Amino acid sequence: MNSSATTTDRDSRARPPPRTDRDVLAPVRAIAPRISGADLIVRLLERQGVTTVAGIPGGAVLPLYDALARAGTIRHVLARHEQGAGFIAQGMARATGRPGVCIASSGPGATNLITAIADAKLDSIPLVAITGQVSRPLIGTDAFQEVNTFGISLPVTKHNYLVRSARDLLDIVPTAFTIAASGRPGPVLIDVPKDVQNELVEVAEWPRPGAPEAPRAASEDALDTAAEMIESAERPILYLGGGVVGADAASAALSLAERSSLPTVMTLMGLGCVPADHPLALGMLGMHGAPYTNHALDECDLLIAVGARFDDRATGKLAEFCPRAAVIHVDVDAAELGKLRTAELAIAADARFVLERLLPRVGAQPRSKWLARVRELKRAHPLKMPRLDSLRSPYGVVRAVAAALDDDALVTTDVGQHQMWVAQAYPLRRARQWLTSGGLGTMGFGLPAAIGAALAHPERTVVSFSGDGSILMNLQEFATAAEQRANVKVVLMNNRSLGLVYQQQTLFYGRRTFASEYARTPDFVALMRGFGVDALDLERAADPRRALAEALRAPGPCLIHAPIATQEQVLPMVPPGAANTEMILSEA
Ligand SMILES: Cc1ncc(C[n+]2csc(CCOP(=O)(O)OP(=O)(O)O)c2C)c(N)n1
Ligand SMILES: [Mg+2]
Repeated sequence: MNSSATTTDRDSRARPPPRTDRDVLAPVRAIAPRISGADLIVRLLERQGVTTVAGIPGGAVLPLYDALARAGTIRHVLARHEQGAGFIAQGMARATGRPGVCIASSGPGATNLITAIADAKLDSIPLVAITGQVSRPLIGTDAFQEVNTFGISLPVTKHNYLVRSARDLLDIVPTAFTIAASGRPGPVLIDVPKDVQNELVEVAEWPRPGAPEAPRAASEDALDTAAEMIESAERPILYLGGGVVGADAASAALSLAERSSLPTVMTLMGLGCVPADHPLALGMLGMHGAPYTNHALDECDLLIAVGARFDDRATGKLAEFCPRAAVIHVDVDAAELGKLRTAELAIAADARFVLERLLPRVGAQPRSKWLARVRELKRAHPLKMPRLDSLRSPYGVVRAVAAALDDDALVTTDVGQHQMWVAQAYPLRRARQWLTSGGLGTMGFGLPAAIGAALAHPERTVVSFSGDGSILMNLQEFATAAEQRANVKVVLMNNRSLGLVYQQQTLFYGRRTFASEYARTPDFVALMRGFGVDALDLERAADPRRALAEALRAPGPCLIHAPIATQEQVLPMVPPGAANTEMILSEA
C-alpha cells in the first residue's frame, strides 16, 4: 500500500488535490455549516468511537488540540515523550484489539513517534498516528520544525497520508481506521499541515466510520486439504503466532488443538493463546524456548503454522527447523506465505475463519503415541528454572508476582533477559494478557504500554516487568502514570547491567563484557519519590513476599525493585545462526 501512497502523494504535491469518491458521492449543499479541518478530525474520531488519545501538543498541531479542547469529548493523555504516547496508544490497542490513537506535532514530535510506529508495524498492531505538519506553502522550505514525516514514516507504516485539503479528511480518517484494523493490522499515519487543520469546509453528509473489512475467507478445497493433512499426520504440532491474537482466534485454536490432540507451541507474540498449564501447551519455541519444545518440533511430521511468520528468533537456523515436517501455513498476509519456508499448503486467510472451519472437519483423535512421546521429551529435556522459591532469582521473582495476581492481570515487559524470563515462567492463560515488543524488541516499551493497557482496563492490574536499562528509556512516563493514577506496577529486575548484552558477550565474545555493565545505577526508589510514585525495595522489606502482595494490591502506580545478580543468564539459548536443537543449556 505504501508504494501507491508514495507515488500519489509525492507526484501530486504541486498539483491541486485529486477528486475523491466523496466529491462525487456527497455533493456539498450550500447551506451546510462550515467546519475546520481540526474540528473535522475530532468529529471523525468521535464517530470512530475513540474515547482516549495520547499525545503531546506543539505549534503545528495546536488547531487540533484546540478542537479537542472545545469538543471536550475525547480524553487526552498527556505523555512526557512522543514515543511514550505511541506506546500508550499501542498498549490500548494491544489490550483491546481496537486501533489506538496518538498525536504529535511536526518535526521532533513526529520523529519521536517513529520508533513506536515501527514497533507497531513489526508486531502488526492497529494504530492511527496523527501528526501536525507545517502549513502547505512552507512544505519543502526547511521551515521551523519541518521534517518530511511522510517520507520518514513510509517504510514503517502500513499506510500513510499527507493531507492536502481538509475535505480529504472525510475519506482519510475513516479509511485509516479501516486499514489499521483490517487483514494484517498495522499503523497508519496521517500528517496534517497546520493550514489544513484551519481550513474551513462545508460538510453536508458524514462518512460512515471506518470498520475492519470482513475476514478474508479460505476456499473449501484448502480447508478440506488442511483437515486431511491433520487427520493423517502422526506427529503434528500447532504453531501459533501473534496473528492468532490479532484475529481473536485463540479459543478456536484451543478447540482445534483439543479436538485433534495437537501439541501446541507459541511464539513470543502468541503466548497466552493456549493456557501455559494446559496439557497440550508446549510453551514458547525458539531461541529461549524450552528444550523439549524445540526437540518436539524437530520430530514433528506436520507443522500447522497459524498467524506466525517463521521469525529467526523462533526458527533458529531455518534449514534445520522442523526438518521432518510438511507445513500448513495460514496467514492473512499472503506475502508471508513462502517468504521463509515453503509450505505444502499455504492459505491466505483469516486465522479465526480457518480454525473455526477446520474444527468440524477433523475428528477427535487421541494421538496417544505422539502425546506419550512429547511427555517423554518433557521429562528428558525439561526447562530448568532454578531457585524458584527465592526472590533473589529471576524466576522466583516472576513466579512470586504471578502468584499474587489472578488471570485478569495484564503483563507487559521491556526488552532483555527479564522479558525472556517472564515469557518462560509467567503462567499466561489468555490472549491479550501479554503485551511485549516482539518484532522490534524496543527497550522502553513496557511502562507506556502498561499505562495504555491500564487506561483500557482501569479495573485491572497491569504489571510491567522491566530492566534497569530499559526503564531509563521511558522513565519520564512515570509522571504520566502518576497523573493518570494508572494501575501499573513496574517490577524492576535490576541486574546493574544490560543483561542480555552482557550474557551474549559472556557466551559469544570471550567473556569480554564491554559497555554492558553499569558502573553506577540510580537509586530507583528515590527517583520514584520525585515522581510521586510508591516504591518497594524487595531487598529492604522485612517480609518481602507480603510486601510484594500488598504493593500489587494497592491501587495506582508503583515500582517494585528486585535486585538480581549480574551473572544470571537466561537459558536455554540457541546461539545466533545455530539450529534450535543446538541449545546452550547451562551457565558459562
Ligand atoms: C532501544 C533499544 N536499544 C538497544 C537494544 C539492544 N538491547 C537488547 S536487550 C538490551 C539490554 C536490556 O537491558 P535491561 O533493560 O536492563 O534488561 P536485562 O537484559 O538486564 O534484563 C539491549 C541494550 C534494544 N533492544 N532496544
Ligand atoms: Mg538489566
